[in-house]
Amino acid sequence: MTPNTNNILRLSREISTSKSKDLVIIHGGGSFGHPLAKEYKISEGYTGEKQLKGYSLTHQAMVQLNKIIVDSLLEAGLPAVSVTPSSFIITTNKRITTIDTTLIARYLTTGMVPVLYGDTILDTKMKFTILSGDQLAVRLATELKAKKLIFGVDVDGVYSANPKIDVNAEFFKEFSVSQLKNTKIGGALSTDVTGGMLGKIIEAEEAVKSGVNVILLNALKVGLIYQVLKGETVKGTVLRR
Ligand code: IP8
Repeated sequence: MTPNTNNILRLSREISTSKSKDLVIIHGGGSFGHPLAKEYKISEGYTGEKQLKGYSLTHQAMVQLNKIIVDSLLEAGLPAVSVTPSSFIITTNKRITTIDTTLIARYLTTGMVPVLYGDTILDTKMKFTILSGDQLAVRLATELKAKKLIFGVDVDGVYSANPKIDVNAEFFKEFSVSQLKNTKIGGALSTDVTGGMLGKIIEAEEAVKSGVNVILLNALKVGLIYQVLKGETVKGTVLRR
């Protein structure tokens, strides 16, 4: 559980100074949620009573990370408000089947910035599982008819291979989500880049298809989040149909 405090505060300031309107922020589990979720096999669903404590511990870890992030956004001057996904979302076999986005829409019209996260979640078939921030972000962007969905990651965007381990990895300025299925690039990607990136693209397809502008960019690079929120063109991968 090691927060990257400097980057969290820098990103909070970039988001705040961009003065963006109608903004929803979603963060993932990082070193807070993932180790506990793995230890107690939460994403595999209910297999035994011991997991119940694990569900709670994993959720608590996410609450802790969310507090760090919301506190940082507040310090940067944003009217951020924590919204707990597991308190209003239910999945069925890991996919969101119950969600009421009225709450989020109302926060937006009130002028606040709801901050959600990947969370432990109740599931109608598996009893519980893990909901990724990616699936949640895409669902919210689609339902709330977002103009833009920005994925801040730790590489410049989508590559033909994992750029962290392959120097010959080719960077894509644009990437077609339909390409992923039709030309078996999915297979190549899943062996060559992290499942995390592949998972994002698979999730993002729905948002791209419903007309949301989806971009992946390197949130570790100073200024990029500010620039993209300002509508400037930045280095990153734009997802196309
Ligand atoms: O990092 C997972 O969210 P993600 C959240 O967006 C937990 O996949 C609880 C591990």
